[in-house]
Amino acid sequence: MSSEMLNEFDGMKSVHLEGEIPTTRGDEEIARSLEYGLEAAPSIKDRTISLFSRGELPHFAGINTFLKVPFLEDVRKVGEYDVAILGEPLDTGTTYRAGTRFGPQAIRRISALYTSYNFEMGVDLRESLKIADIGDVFVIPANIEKSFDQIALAVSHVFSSGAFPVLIGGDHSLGYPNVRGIAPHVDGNVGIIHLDRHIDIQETDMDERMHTTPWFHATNIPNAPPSNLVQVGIGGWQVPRAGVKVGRERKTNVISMSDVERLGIEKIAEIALELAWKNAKAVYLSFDIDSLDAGFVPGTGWPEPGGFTPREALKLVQLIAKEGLCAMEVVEVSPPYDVSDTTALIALRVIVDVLASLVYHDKLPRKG
Ligand SMILES: [Mn+2]
Repeated sequence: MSSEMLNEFDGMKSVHLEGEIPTTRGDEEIARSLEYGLEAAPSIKDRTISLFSRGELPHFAGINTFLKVPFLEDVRKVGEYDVAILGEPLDTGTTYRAGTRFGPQAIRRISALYTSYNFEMGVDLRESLKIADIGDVFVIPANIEKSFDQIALAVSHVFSSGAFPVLIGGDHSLGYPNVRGIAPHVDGNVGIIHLDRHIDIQETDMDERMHTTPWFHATNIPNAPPSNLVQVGIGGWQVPRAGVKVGRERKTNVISMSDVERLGIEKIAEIALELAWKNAKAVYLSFDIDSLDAGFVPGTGWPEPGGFTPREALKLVQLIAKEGLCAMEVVEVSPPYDVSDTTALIALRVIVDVLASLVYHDKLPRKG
C-alpha cells in the first residue's frame, strides 16, 4: 500500500488532526494542579506532576465529578459555563427493577477513565467547552409529583442561564419534567427525538405517572406537540398496548428496529431530524439506555433483546447532534444490575459523543 492511500484512511486523518488542537486549557490545568497541589517530590523527573492529584491524572485518583470537571457549588453561576452536567437521581417511576437513582454516580465514576479528547472527531472537550458538574437535583423519593416540580424548576434554572443541560437519570419519568423545564423558554415548538425500546406514552401506569408515561404529559405542553415526537427503536415484548393506543391517537412518529435495519442509521437519522425539526425551534434528545440490545446493557430496569449495537447507537446520536440540540437526557442506567460498569460506560459515551458532535458541527455557542 502506498503512503498516499494510507493517508486517505480515517485513522491517519485523525492522527494529523490532533496536531491542530490547542493544549491551552490542558496546560492551564497542569499549572493550576501545581499551584494548588504543590510541587512533586524531587525524585519525580516529570515536573508537570503535582504532589496532590488535582487534575485528570492518575485516572484512578481524585474526586469523581463528570470527566473531573469542576464541581460548581454555587449554582447561581451556572450561566458562566457552556455545559452543565446535572444528575437527576429519581427512580420512583420505575415499574420493575429499580436502582437508577445511582445512575448519576455510576456515570460520573466511570467517566474517570476518559480523557476529554475524541480521536475520530479530533475534538478535545476541555479545549472547546467550559463544562461544570453542578451536582444533583434534590429529588423527593416518596413523591414523584414533588420530584417533578423540583426537576422542572432545576432544569428551567439551568436552561434559562444559557448553559447546555446534560441531564443524567434516573428513570424515564424524567422526560416529562425535563421538557417542562425547557419548553417555556423556547420561542416556538420543541421537537423530541426519543431513542428507546419502549413507547413510554400512556397516561398513567398503576394509577400514577411513571417511567412509562413521560411523553403523554410532555406532549400536553402546548409547544411540544406529538407531531414533533420521533420515537426510534421501539419494539419487542415490553411495549404496553395502552401506550401504543395513545401513540396512534396522537399520531407520534414511531420507527421500529426493523425500520432501522432496513434503512440504515444514516437514513434513520435524516428522517428523525426532518420530523423533529418540522416547524420547530429546538430539538431535545432523550436517550434511554435500554434502546441498546440487552446484551450490552445489563444494568437497566427493563432489558430487551434486539436493540441497537453500541456502534449503531453512537453513530445515530452523533448524526442527530449535528443539527444542534437544546438539551439531552440519558436515562435508565441501573448500577445495581450492571456488570463491570458496562451500561454506565455506554451512557457516558452517548453524552461525550453528543457533546463532541455539537462542537465538531459548531452547534454549541462558546462563552469563552
Ligand atoms: Mn425504555
